[in-house]
Amino acid sequence: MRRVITYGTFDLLHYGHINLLKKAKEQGDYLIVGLSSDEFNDIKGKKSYFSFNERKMLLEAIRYVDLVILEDNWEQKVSDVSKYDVDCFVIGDDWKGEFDYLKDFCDVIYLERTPEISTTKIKSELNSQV
Ligand code: C2G
Repeated sequence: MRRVITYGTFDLLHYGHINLLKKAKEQGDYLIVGLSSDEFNDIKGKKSYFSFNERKMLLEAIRYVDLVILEDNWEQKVSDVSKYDVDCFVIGDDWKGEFDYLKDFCDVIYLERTPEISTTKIKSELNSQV
């Protein structure tokens, strides 16, 4: 059983997120998602539209996702990798190089982002339609 982990805010869930989760699941047999808490979003400088519980419920409905855990700090990845017996860390290539330190503990894969879609873009385009 090859276990994969990824992390993110996943606000206003869109097809770019789904592409990432699908490709992440294809790297193994079991996908864990570390979902950023509202408090950690503050640290990341992100304000999400949906609360943690609402974003968690959406992620748990996705066929590629096997487990959603809390992400509430930058330092938890190494302990998560051992705690959940993770073989592979996956994230979008907007983070390329940022998590290479995890290569001592598991495989690290940066996946190509889906172009043209982002939560920020959705928000700004909706605001301009008001
Ligand atoms: N993503 C993507 N294509 C997009 C938008 C997002 O592949 N068009 C990917 C991101 O690269 C990330 C995941 O979807 O792997 C979740 O995106 P965010 O919610 O924006 O995640 P982020 O805020 O970057 O959080 O500790 C890591 C952080 O929690 C990552």
